[in-house]
Amino acid sequence: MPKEKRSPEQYSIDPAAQEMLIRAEEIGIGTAFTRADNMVPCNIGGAGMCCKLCGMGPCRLTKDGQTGVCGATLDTIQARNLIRAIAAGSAAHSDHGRDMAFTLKAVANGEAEGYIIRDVAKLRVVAARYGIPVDGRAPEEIANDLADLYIAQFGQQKGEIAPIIRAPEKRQKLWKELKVVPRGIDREVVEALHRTHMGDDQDPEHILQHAVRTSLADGWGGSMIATDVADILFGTPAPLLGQANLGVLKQDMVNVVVHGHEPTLSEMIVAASQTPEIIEYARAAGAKGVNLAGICCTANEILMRQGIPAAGNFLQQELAILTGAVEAMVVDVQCIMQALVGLAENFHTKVITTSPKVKIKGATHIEFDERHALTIAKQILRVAIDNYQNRGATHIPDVRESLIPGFSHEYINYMLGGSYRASFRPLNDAIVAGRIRGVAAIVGCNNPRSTHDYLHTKVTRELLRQDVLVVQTGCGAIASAKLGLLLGEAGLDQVGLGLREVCETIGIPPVLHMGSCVDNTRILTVLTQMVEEGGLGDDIDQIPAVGLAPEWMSEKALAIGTYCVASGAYVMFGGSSPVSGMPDKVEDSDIVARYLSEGWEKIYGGKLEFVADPDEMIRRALAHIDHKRAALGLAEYKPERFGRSGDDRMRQLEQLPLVERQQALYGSPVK
Ligand code: SF4
Ligand code: MSK
Repeated sequence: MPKEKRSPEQYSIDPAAQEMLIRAEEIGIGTAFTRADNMVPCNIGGAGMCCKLCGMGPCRLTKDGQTGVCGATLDTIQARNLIRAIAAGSAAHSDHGRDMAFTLKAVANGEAEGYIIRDVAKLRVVAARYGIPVDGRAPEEIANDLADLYIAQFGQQKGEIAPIIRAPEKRQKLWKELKVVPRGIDREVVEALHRTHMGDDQDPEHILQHAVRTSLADGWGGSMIATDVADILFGTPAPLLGQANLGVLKQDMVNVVVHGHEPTLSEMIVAASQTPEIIEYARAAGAKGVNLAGICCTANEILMRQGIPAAGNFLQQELAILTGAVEAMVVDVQCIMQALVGLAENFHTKVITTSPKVKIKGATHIEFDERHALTIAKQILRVAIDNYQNRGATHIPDVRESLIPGFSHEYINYMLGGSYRASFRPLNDAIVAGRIRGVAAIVGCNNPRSTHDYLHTKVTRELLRQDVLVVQTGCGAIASAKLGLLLGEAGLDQVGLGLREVCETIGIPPVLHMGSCVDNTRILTVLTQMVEEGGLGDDIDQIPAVGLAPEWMSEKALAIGTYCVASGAYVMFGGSSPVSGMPDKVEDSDIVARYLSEGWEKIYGGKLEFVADPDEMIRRALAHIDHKRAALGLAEYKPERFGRSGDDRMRQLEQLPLVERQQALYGSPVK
């Protein structure tokens, strides 16, 4: 039986999304929201209780003590399903990292049209970290060596992947003892698939140990490489002004929406859109120029480096086309819905696939090749511009919000201490004093099974009120951007007084946008630097911090969650659990869920839990933060102690008559 259809307000809390969903209904077009209404999820598969690894199945284990045809038990099946998802997520991130490393190699050797090394300082810092000589060498020479080192991480067969040295020392020691340091990125992913082939690894804890190793190959391997190289080639992000939501599309310009994950092509499209020849070509077509906007993590990549606006997050990809104002949606890899092509047939939008790895039937394919990047970017833009004349009726919601993205760990370090004494000391001190209760990373996707952006914003707002500093990436960051939480002054009326003091003193928004999904590695680096700064213990698991993915949907999210747990973090996912089992019907069907929580906490100090109720998620997050504060011997969190300094106090003083103000400021009236 199809579920009851939801209202626009139940679909999304975003007014722009609601407006477009009403339009979709008016013109009789389905979206992921309505398809989710019509698709009843399989409760057996959803709970991790179905195995389809071989032709003797699929085996659905729905009775106490039941096993698969081969005898596989439910906990084994759940662990195998989970590690396969983690392997796929790690593969996606890491293959992105591999492509970035190959691009770096091509740039270093002058084989990539249009690219330069933009952040030589970061190149030198990263290369030196691995012992690559930097003094007296040209950036291209250093980049060539770094590219070789990074490319080698994927196919390495023995030893340890190099970026692991960037974790806290104590954590590295633990991983070595537990034998979970990845040997090579590809090797761990392949082994995860091998172990889960019919008749292989059938001890759930042993399978999940390799799930950790595989995820570490992502977080401290492929993803970290992707972030490093993107910064080196396109610039390390620093705060700038941007905009978010569908209202960034322009009526009088050629709108090109870039969607997916890899910044290599999108950066070049940004560059191409600003060339006189493309601007002139657009004008000749009757438009004022080319207006670029992003969706999903491509949006985050070009937003935080170039200030290119974000049209929205994952669930807005179809809604952008529904405006009728998008001449081309240019996609690369990951999070691209096949439905885009059928939807675009109702409008004039051209869906252009560009990756050699991704084609969609019915889409235009213009394959990207870094050797001719600028030429291909211009070709794509010309296709979009030629399509402008085919535009029909449009409906662009007049909804957009400003934001300040670009808080790389390098910038956070700088903003806390300036050029000459950059440090994490002020952040650690604020946590020690209790002005900041703790830190939450609220990351990940949207999922049409819950109200779009609702869970993200609910937990973000409540944790801010509780003086928890929030860092965000991915679609969660865009959700907060659309709410105005990524703006300095605008967001501060929604945060606790202690956190507000810190934000006002440093001049930061209460929510720091740290980038795309692969940039969750920036959060690992921040946590490591907080450990190294001192005062918050000697490993990540001691920091009063949590990681939350309230609206997760992708396998990449599971990989991210797992490497964060293995790094010592308490991670909670909202929505449904892929290992929930049905403990009310099938005895012990939640063994794996319990192991990911209690079992992993004993081993790694971090734990993975799936918590559907956002209030419970908030409660557990705060309890965990307070527990970690107490374990460190820090002052108990008391919000009433703060809020009497900084801008807020000055504002209150300004309300007083002159003499009383002077009395308050100087102890007596000024003569
Ligand atoms: Fe069934 Fe075992 Fe085959 Fe899985 S591997 S489908 S449990 S027989
Ligand atoms: S794009 S993985 S929906 S965050 Fe990175 Fe958003 Fe999740 Fe895709």
